[in-house]
Amino acid sequence: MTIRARIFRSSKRHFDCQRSDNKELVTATALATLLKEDHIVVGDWVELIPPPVQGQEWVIEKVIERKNFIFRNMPRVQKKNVIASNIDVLLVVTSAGTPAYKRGLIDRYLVRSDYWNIPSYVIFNKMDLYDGSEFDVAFEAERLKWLDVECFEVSATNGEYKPRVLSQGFHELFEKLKGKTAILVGQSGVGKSRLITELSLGKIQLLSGETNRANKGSHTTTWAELIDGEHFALIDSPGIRSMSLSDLTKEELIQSFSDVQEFATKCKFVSCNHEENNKGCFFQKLDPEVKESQLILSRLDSYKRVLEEVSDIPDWQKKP
Ligand SMILES: Nc1nc2c(ncn2[C@@H]2O[C@H](COP(=O)(O)OP(=O)(O)O)[C@@H](O)[C@H]2O)c(=O)[nH]1
Ligand SMILES: [Mg+2]
Ligand SMILES: [Zn+2]
Repeated sequence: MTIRARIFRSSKRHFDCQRSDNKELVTATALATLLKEDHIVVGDWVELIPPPVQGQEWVIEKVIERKNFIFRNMPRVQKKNVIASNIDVLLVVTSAGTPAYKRGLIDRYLVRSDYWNIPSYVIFNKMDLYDGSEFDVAFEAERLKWLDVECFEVSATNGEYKPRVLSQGFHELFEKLKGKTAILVGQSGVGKSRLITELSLGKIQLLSGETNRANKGSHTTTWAELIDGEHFALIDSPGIRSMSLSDLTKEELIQSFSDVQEFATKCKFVSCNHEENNKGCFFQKLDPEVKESQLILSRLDSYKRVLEEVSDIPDWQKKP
């Protein structure tokens, strides 16, 4: 008889799994055939064979088919590394302090979110530090609403923080996450680990930047790990510096920018690159004082940036 469990942490040979029957954590090894790269990742559901004799090892016999998985594209080595599986929602975490808010990075995550077919929530964290001088949260939220993405205004260091600009805060996020598995993504230092602590209502203490500053400022989360938040499962993932989309084709890219695509059809020029010097181009005629125009132009800008990267790599170099 096997026991169903979920992978919480994985190293080369050993896997921490949580048994579904009694929620106990056990360490297991895996059948050799399952030890190939990316065969077992955080979030996977597995079948465990109990130790025949007490004190012996649990063994993973089978990985249950994944509902979905997320990966990291590594253009230099032309590889995709699977990070985690069976995810219901991506929490794209941004900060109103340091590191600075990067709109382009959010748009990149939203492209991935589309590609993986996993919805995203955008979290504006460190809002206790927000004074409106660096960026305009209200505008960013409107932009996300236009893309049908929900956003939340929180302070991971203070669960009592009440949103001042947006309609949804910590409490709404907590409720929306119930019953789900969420992975937190975003730059290093935006507060992912801290937010997990707060969402676990203090039950789980993760090392966050501060605790570890003595340690040459090296950041703390090095592996994806799943955390039982009681009401939901949360996956902490290491901050990534760049979010490469170079594995996408232009066609795949434009699918994630359907809003830009829609407006591009209004441009009367057949092969317009919608650059600033193109007189008569639809985008150049937009009034930058109008909110909707600002939204479209900001999306066009994101699109162009990613497009550059996508076009740089010839198709033959891309893996299927
Ligand atoms: N002021 C403020 N600081 C925060 C907030 N959230 C996180 N921090 C701090 O930001 C630093 C990085 O947080 P951490 O959780 O390690 O970020 P991670 O790299 O995304 O996991 C730590 O020093 C946290 O205490 C917040 O909402 N407000
Ligand atoms: Mg962290
Ligand atoms: Zn044009």
